[in-house]
Amino acid sequence: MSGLFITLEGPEGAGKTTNREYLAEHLRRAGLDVVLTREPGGTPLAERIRELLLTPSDEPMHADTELLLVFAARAQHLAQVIRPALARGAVVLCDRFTDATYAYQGGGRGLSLPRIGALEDFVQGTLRPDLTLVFDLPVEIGLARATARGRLDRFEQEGRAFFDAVRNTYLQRAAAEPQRYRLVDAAQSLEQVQRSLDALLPQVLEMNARG
Ligand code: T5A
Repeated sequence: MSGLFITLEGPEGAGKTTNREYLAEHLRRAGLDVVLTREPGGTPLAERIRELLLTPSDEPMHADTELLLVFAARAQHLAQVIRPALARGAVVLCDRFTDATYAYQGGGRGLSLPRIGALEDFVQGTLRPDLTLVFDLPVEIGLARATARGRLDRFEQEGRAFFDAVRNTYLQRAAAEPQRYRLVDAAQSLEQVQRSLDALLPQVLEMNARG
């Protein structure tokens, strides 16, 4: 038996965290076993790596170090949480996954995409998300939402060009593989965003039923 792997992606402040609960609740109400998790993180060890990645530090983190830490956390998360959940037939709803690596380390930091692809193959084998929801919104709206929340993490302290590249990378990836990605207009009110998610739920249930 194999479950369904759904990832939520998008720039800062797009509403992934807010809406993952909403999606999980609806899928559980439909009787599905839902595992809600996030990256970087999702296990105690991977959450410690998350702290290293997000906490601002006086020592600049080399971009390669950042890339390897992201994949180190992912290897642990896959082994401890994602693969076991999929093996028992659960729906895994994951707040960020490897698309974020392409967007932030590839687009934002300018690291080589083939190098990211090599690590993706090494850590994940053939495993890829079945469905990826990209919460898209103009950079300034997302950053205003993140800033209103208080202290900024290490990524949120980056400049405008970094976030433009992140957003563009997500949009390019979604356009290149429309069968896997669904774009959600995250600049709308929360109520409107959730109506868009309601419209996607039947597709998710159908994908799950197909196995
Ligand atoms: N990262 C991650 C990498 O660089 N490489 C990788 O491979 C991976 C996996 C993780 C960081 O790590 C980086 C990317 C990230 O910078 P994070 O905290 O998990 O950090 O991710 P963030 O995007 O920073 O999380 P945010 O909390 O900022 O964004 P969310 O989850 O998209 O937004 P959310 O739901 O917390 O909402 C933000 C605020 O906006 C409000 C919410 O109430 C909240 O206050 N809001 C809305 N307001 C108005 N209208 C709406 N429609 C709203 N939706 C939400």
